[in-house]
Parts: sequence; C-alpha cells; structure tokens
Amino acid sequence: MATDYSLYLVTDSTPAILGDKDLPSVVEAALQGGVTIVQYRDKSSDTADLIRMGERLHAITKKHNVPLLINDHVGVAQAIGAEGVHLGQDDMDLQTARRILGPEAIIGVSASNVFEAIEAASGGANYLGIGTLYATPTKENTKSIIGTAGLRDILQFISKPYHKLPTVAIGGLNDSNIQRVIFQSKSPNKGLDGIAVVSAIIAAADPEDAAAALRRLIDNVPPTL
Ligand code: TZP
Ligand code: MG
Repeated sequence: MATDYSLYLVTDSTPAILGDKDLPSVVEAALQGGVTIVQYRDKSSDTADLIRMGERLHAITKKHNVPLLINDHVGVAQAIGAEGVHLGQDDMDLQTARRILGPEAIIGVSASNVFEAIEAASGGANYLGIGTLYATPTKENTKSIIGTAGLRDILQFISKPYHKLPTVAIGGLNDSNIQRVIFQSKSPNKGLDGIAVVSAIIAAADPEDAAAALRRLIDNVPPTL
C-alpha cells in the first residue's frame, strides 16, 4: 500500500516539549487523532535506550498500521525491524542505508535546497523532508529557514517526472499556518504530500485533540485562500 505522509509526527523526548507526559502514550493519542506516519527522533538516548523505546513505539504504530521511521540511526531501525529511517544531510549516506535496510525500507532525506532535493531524488530516497520552513525553538541552529518561497523552488524540481517523489514540509508548522503552506505549495507544482510537526502535537496538552485538529485542517484546505 502507498505510504500516507499527510500528517507526519516527529517525536521529541526533551522535557521542554514532551513535558512530563509519557512518549508512548502521546504517540498512541496522536495516532487516535489521525497521524499517518511516525518518526522516532531522539538526540540524547544511547543505543540501548533507543532500541527499547523504539520497540515500544513500534508495537503501537503496528497496531494502527502506520509506519515507524527512526531518525539518524540505521542500526536501530534494523534492530527493531522499523519500516525505515529519516536521514539528514550529515547522517549515513542514502546508498549505504539502502544496502543495510533493503529495497522495501522507507528512506526519507532532509533537503533545504534544490541541490539536496535532486541528489536525494536521484539517489532513490522514498520521500523528502523539506525545511526548515519557519524558525522553531524545537530545532535550534538550523542552517536555513527557507519559507514558502524555498519550498516552492524545491517542489518545482520535484514535480518533474524524472525526480518525482513524495514531500513533506517541516519547521514551525501548526494549526495557524498549515492550510496556507499547503495552499501555497500547489500550482504550478504538484504540492506537498504531507505536513510534519513536532511541538504542535508533542507539546500539546491533549495530543489526540491536537492531531485531530491538524487532520481536519489538512483534509479541508479551501480552494482559495
Ligand atoms: N527539522 C527541521 S525543523 C525540525 C526538524 C526536526 C523541528 C520542527 O519542530 P516543530 O516543533 O514542528 O517546529
Ligand atoms: Mg539526522
């Protein structure tokens, strides 16, 4: 079945975003609310803890028939049988990850410009994470804030037949801006396949409600804005 990227949850385990909530419960709630794909992103745990938490999250995503991707750590994805990985520009290269995880794995790559996007597309990435769209406290020191203009530049190339692949935007996205971003990504391009969020769901007091609200907005973008 084709992967549904429409509401893409990236997790965060830091107290500033997760608060005192329990990550597996938040992921479960987000899935109830309508998240379609989950990336386990954890920049501080060691490998053993990543595997332990990855296994717990995978049990939950499997129950909802939703893919689990692991940020950065191809070995962790392999160890827990996750559906794939998400790789930044400084992570393991795409070809090596593909060799390790096999042809069925979902391998996503971050791109902040047209060059990175085309390289990932021609290297066999399954989707592109385009960003950082807007400045966000969730990820400091991002090298580039590209805005909707940068997003449209990338989509223009990724809409061409020889580079076609699904795209999600990330960075500072929430219920107040996603309809505008989705709308502006369209025409003359194919437009985005999904919206990726961290804090809009993970930091929410009620992650299920937050996911459901984002879900409704994504599913009901007006024809003009
Ligand atoms: N990559 C680019 S921005 C970002 C990542 C992981 C963080 C996005 O977080 P938020 O809270 O959705 O702005
Ligand atoms: Mg990375």
